[in-house]
Amino acid sequence: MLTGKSTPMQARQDAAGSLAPEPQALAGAFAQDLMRALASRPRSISPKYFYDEQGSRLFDRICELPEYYPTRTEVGILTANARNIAAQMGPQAEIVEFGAGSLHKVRLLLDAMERPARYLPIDISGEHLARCVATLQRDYPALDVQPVIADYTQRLLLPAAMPGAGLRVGFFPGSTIGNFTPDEALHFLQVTGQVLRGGALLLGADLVKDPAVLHAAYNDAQGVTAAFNLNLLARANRELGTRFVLEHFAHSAFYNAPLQRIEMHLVSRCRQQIAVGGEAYEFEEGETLHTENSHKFTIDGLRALAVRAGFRPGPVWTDKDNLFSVHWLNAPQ
Ligand code: AVJ
Repeated sequence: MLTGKSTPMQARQDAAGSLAPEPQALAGAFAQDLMRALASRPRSISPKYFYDEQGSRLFDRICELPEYYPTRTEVGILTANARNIAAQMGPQAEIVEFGAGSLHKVRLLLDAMERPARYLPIDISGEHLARCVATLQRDYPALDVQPVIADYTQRLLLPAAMPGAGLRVGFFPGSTIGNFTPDEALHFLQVTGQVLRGGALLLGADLVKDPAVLHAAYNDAQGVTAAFNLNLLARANRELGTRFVLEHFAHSAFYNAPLQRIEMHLVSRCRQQIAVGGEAYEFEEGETLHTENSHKFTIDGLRALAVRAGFRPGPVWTDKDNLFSVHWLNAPQ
């Protein structure tokens, strides 16, 4: 499964690629999952479908918002502790990044590491990944970068370790682990522990905090998060030929305190019918499509979860306000 330098490895489950608008008998994972979501109660769909070309760009804008503290806080933590983190990694380590996005954060690690051996960014958004890899490769010409276009929530086959390589370190920043339910997070950590056997996982986790701070982070004044949420429907219109009227849906994000998570929904503003793949689906006024969970953690809770998945927790780094945490987790042998 080795690929040439900067040649994206196309994962099997993505073989359908982007879909041409085709009203009948829609194929592909997005169409299938959207139809399944619309047919079930309560309606919910995986947040991974946010990240097409436009969604990835909107997410980058979210990371710059004044209200959205996680990115800048995590970057601060990684910057302040880069030497310590690099010391944990040791020489000639390789980084496997899950949901690599725009490849900004890894630079902080690469700059501090001793002779990084290889970087394997995994992302579901192929073109976005290819462009970001090109930019990274320009700044790190000697680095072996092997992008992997894949859905890391599915079974993953990675290139074998290179001869003489150091530690294989998984990198899962941004608190993307919060998108999983606790059961899914446990399963992800178990599978990832096997992929990283003998290595480690560097994991970013957003922390439980004042609900007002959380609320503001997902309800920004400029409406970028709303556009990001609504892009799910815009994407369906582009790829599946659906006719969602975006104005007929409202962005809703709130903190569910008992479940320690932000929930995002798209709320139908009126009674309406949507056709997908030859099926008609009815929305009542106020009915929602649940598009994302973003779980918040305590440091002890996250470490306990990692232990249940077979990891041995190492150092934890945080910011002075305890907004966000970065965990070193030793993978099973
Ligand atoms: C990428 C999943 C970490 O949950 O905060 C940002 C995505 N959603 N604003 C998060 C997101 C709405 C983000 N993660």
